[in-house]
Amino acid sequence: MHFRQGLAAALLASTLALGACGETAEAPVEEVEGIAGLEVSNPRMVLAPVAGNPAAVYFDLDYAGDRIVTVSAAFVDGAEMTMIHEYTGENYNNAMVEAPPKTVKNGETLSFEPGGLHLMAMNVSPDLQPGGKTEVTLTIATGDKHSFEAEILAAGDER
Ligand SMILES: [Cu+2]
Repeated sequence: MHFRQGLAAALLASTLALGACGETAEAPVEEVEGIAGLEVSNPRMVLAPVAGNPAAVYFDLDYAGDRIVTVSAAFVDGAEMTMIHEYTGENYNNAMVEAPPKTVKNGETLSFEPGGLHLMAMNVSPDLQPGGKTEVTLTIATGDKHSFEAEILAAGDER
């Protein structure tokens, strides 16, 4: 991916600037090649109306290959913690709960979308502002990671 070099440099700069933050020290800048066959489209992070509240991340995940890819964890750069959420209850709109690992097979699309499955980024850094970008990393069951950039949107923007 063409943005990776610039991003790596930006991440390195922000890691150096943050210095004391133990969480980011654990994630050094490494060249993650991503998972063959996985393709992310329309990635975006929607900030909460109130600063400090969780932000949601949406995207479509396509897979073409002969494995079964199980998404088991996620990380959003600039958030203290990221959970995979879905809605529960009769109309799937009652409450957000942590989602069990989700699988995607050859030819399938796993959609993270408003009102459904989504990433929830907790304690988002004030450095993440609408118009900016951040890096999202998915971890699959094998431990392999897949990273991509998401555009940052304001709460009122079209999702
Ligand atoms: Cu949520």
